[in-house]
Amino acid sequence: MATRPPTQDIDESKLRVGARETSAVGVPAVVHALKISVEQMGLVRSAQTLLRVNQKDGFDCPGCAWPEEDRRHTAEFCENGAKAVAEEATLRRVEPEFFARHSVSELSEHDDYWLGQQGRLTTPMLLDEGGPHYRPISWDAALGHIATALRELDDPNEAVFYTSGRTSNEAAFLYQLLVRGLGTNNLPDCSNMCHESSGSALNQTIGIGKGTVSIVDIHEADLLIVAGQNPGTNHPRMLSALEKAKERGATIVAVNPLPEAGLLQFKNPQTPKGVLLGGTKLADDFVQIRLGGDQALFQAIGKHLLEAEDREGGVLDQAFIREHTAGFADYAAHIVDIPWVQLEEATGLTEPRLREIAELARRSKATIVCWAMGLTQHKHSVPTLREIVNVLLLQGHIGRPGAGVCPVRGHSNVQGDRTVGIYEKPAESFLSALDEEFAFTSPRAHGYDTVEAIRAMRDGKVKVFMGMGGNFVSATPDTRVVEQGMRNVELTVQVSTKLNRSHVVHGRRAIILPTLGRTDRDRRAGVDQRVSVEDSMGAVHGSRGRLAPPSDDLLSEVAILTRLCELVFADRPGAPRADWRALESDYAGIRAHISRVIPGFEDYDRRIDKGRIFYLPNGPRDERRFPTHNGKANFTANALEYPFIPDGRLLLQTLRSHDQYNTTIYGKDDRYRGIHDGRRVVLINAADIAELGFAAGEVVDLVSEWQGPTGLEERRAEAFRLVPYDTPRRNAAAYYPETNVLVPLDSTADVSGTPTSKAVVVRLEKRV
Ligand SMILES: Nc1nc2c(c(=O)[nH]1)N[C@H]1C(S)=C(S)[C@@H](COP(=O)(O)OP(=O)(O)OC[C@H]3O[C@@H](n4cnc5c(=O)[nH]c(N)nc54)[C@H](O)[C@@H]3O)O[C@H]1N2
Ligand SMILES: Nc1nc2c(c(=O)[nH]1)N[C@H]1C(S)=C(S)[C@@H](COP(=O)(O)OP(=O)(O)OC[C@H]3O[C@@H](n4cnc5c(=O)[nH]c(N)nc54)[C@H](O)[C@@H]3O)O[C@H]1N2
Ligand SMILES: [Mo]
Repeated sequence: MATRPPTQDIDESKLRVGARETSAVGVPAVVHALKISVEQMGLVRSAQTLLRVNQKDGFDCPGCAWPEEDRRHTAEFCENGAKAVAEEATLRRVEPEFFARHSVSELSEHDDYWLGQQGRLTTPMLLDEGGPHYRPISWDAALGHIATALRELDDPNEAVFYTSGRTSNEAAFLYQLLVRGLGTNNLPDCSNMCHESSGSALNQTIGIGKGTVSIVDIHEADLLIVAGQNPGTNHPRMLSALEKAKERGATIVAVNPLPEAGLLQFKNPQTPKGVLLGGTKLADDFVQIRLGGDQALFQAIGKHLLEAEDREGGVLDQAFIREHTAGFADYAAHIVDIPWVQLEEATGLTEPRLREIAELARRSKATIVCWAMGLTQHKHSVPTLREIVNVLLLQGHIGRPGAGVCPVRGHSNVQGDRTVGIYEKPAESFLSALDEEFAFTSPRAHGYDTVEAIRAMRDGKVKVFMGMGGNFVSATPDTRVVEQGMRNVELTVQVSTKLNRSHVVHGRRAIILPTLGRTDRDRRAGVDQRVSVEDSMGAVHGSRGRLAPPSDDLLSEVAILTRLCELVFADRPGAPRADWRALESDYAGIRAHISRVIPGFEDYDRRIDKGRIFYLPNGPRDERRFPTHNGKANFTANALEYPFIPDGRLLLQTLRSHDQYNTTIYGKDDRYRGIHDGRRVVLINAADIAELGFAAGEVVDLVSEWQGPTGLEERRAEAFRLVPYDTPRRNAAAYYPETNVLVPLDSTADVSGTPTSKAVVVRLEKRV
């Protein structure tokens, strides 16, 4: 039997701090995931559901974007994948009576944990202006409201359309068509806060904003550098791939301020060794770097390689550099001039230590660098990632087996959403193909990204906000500003599976459209529909849910969008033309449109049929073809940057606990880090606690400091407990989304505009 949802918010007074774990997964993970599954969906449904994750012709795991090893074998057990599935397949329900019982203002007092744990949304709901309660509304009326609001806008740029990365290719393609058909490119997405820096750096240097490796390359790599990523929690299936690489002799280097359990030791629940014995030691070397020191680390590696080439030759791939790259001379001249002392200062590592790491690179025949948020959410993320490309280019490690760049994506279809057009700065080639397919003219002016959308909302320039999944209010930086911005909007619309803060911090009128998730059967016109997604390595495959949906009153994202298109575009001059009803009753029709608009999707429907997978073309990976402005892979010379921490201050990174999926809080533990029954903690070096005059276990306020246009700005997050932790001096860590109030809206990465969630200057204050 499933259990009832929690009745209270997290009670931080129950917090316990225990020892850190030194290995990941193993039997405790299986037990924990099963416990959560059974609580959410009972025993029978748990068994039925968990066996279908990532199976041939089953559903794509809504957990992360790490690719499948082989979809024909039994499901690979993944603790956090199982938790993501249980969250969605839960038997708990949020029905109209729930909203009748709780006013919106009462709901807004609850935390993300309580809200998300109430269960699946079942019915479209409307909140009238000034209304204390959401009330049920029919689909026709809800969609009618939205269409009218959109059609009545004086300027389509007064609407903002957010996307989170779970939306299927089919729905995302229709969504961008709706938005462009209306006349705007205001398509901010979670990617703006996530891997945007990766896209920016890679597009410029190698001509494609994606990684260049497949899962087979991971197995075949000689050296794997995993930087700024915590796969034990966020991409658990990656650990099996690393284990396989390891068995074939690969060297693994973990670059992280924190000793993350999964990277250091892995107990594979699939193998007897993992279950019964100590498991596999994954990282051969743990490089405990300072927050934001990675650009310096990769410059140091490059510098060492260049020096070795000078001394003994045979280190660099000169033929590759000559034939395929540009900018080598400028890069080399720049790097040799950077003094070692600066590289030491930035990384917190000594020159001999930096050279030791660089030696691993020198000896490697095939290097892959994997990274995630630890590298993308800094002011200097784009130059940092360009520096990774530099190092790989030196030895020709792009477009060769076992080598390349591997940005590890988060949301299960965030990469696919971008491929099919969720982008505020679309390419001309995409727009012209779209225009031709649907006989209209899309807008050319760029739209708002996430931070720009918040500014526009703050400044009262947005009348309609629509969220296709996600939780805009909690996921974005500078929570107070975002909340005010949401309240300025006339109509907020959220297409969601579960309740979250973006429903209870709302515009003057608000609509909730409940939708199907990946695990739900999607039956249209009497036929089970399938959708498709793209994983982190550019492989596209189908996904088909099998469970009875949480209510009969849900529409799929696709159906919501086809109906909106029909209503919004009816008799609208110059609007896109398509047979919306036919698309709703057979999603293959949407795939046919996509196949004519986006290169690489030819014969789309057939190539995902019967559990098949296909890879999208990738010039650098497939044929060392670099579609940049000069047709070459570009070295870049980047001035060294690293964060400055004023005296008496700390640099705070905001990260995920083991029991959460972004703003969805599954539970109250961060088992690997030894945190139990609470979330408001700051992990901090014991010497800093003492030096700043505090005591371990003390509860403090965090105050962020930001030099704004009119002087020093302060933002406060109250009541966090100090936990002594193995982190470099003056580098602290705390969980998101609780700390998003501290992240200044204007603190963004150069070029990509990503909020600097891994580098917030804070001071600790005694509680009064
Ligand atoms: N279970 C679960 N799975 C998830 C998610 C989830 O919330 N829960 N979220 C999904 C999403 S959307 C994403 S984007 C990914 C996120 O996956 P991750 O990027 O692994 O997530 P974070 O928790 O932000 O962890 C950042 C890691 O980088 C390290 N780090 C921080 N700053 C630096 C730095 O300056 N240098 C270096 N070298 N390391 C640094 C941190 O110590 C931490 O280990 O996971 C996806 N998968
Ligand atoms: N401080 C700080 N801020 C961060 C980050 C950080 O590391 N630190 N990380 C950033 C990153 S990497 C990301 S990706 C963003 C995440 O930002 P978002 O993607 O906006 O946030 P999520 O918490 O993943 O969204 C959860 C909600 O999505 C809805 N949902 C789930 N599945 C589906 C579905 O299939 N369809 C629909 N329509 N809705 C669904 C549910 O209602 C759920 O409440 O946050 C960013 N914010
Ligand atoms: Mo993400």
